[in-house]
Amino acid sequence: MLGNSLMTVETKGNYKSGFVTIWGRPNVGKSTLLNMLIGEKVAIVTPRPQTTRNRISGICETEEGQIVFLDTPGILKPKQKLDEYLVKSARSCLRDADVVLFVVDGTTTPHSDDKRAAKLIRNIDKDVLLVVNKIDIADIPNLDAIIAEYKKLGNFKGGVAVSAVTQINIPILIKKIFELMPENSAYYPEGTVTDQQDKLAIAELIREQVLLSVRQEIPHGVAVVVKEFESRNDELDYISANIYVEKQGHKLIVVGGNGRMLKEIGRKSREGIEGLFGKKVYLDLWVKVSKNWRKDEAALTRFGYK
Ligand SMILES: Nc1nc2c(ncn2[C@@H]2O[C@H](COP(=O)(O)OP(=O)(O)OP(=O)(O)O)[C@@H](O)[C@H]2O)c(=O)[nH]1
Ligand SMILES: [Mg+2]
Repeated sequence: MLGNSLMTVETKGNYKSGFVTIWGRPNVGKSTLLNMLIGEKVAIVTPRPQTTRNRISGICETEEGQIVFLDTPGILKPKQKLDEYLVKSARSCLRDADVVLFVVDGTTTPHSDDKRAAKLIRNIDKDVLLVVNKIDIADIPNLDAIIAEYKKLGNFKGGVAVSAVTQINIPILIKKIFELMPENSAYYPEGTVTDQQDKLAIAELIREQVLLSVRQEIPHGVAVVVKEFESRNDELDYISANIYVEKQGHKLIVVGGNGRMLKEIGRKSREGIEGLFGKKVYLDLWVKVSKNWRKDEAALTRFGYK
């Protein structure tokens, strides 16, 4: 289920552990919540919908036990082959979940994609908690009415209103999750944060910087593939990566006049990667055009969406 590193570890009695799938439509704050819950940045976050494209695990440990959170791509109406992959990838994280967090945005009433996401988990045999996020910027006098609308979308085991950014009610959320968690030994050795592969984590940090730098329709058409990642010496890693866009015009935008935009993307990505590995990095970035790759099964596979 979680790759080769998955194992069970001997632990004392009453210890709880299990899998918690973070579910919901795009942009409600699922990845922000994951990073907050585990206290480290393992998932990229941007103000744009459809940021997450793969299942990302994050492991939270307390005295009570270990929770393996699975962040998923936001559920949406598929328009391209890539969207079908996103929904499929999210759904694959439901099967092994002990608990599902249905995350919604408390600043607004349910969206059609909230209803779509709710429908997909309505009849599953899992405990689902309603997590109303972004209450730091919600219209508090209307919040109860908004929550009442979300409650109608499913049969929830309970719920909590939180802010992933300002950390409101996060301990309450963790407590509610443990109430539903089975007694079990730990799935991962103490101190494990994620099972994400290094190359994927690097590609994601670069994609995050592209998403934060460019506007309009380009972000959804960006994919990043790390070609080489090797240690040059004790102090320096070498990384070469391709940024794929769908059109020549998009390439010109990502590169920018005199290569300025690409340089900036490279600088910020490098800082993020150096922070992740605690080592200096030489980052070689190339921008390439792959026409309509989001509709192309072979390209999706090449870019890791399979
Ligand atoms: N004010 C506020 N903003 C939040 C909160 N949680 C997330 N956000 C913002 O909402 C935006 C989307 O956050 P993400 O964590 O990327 O959302 P997501 O649900 O993972 O989105 P997808 O990966 O596209 O499905 C970002 O700009 C976050 O900073 C919150 O509690 N309060
Ligand atoms: Mg996300």
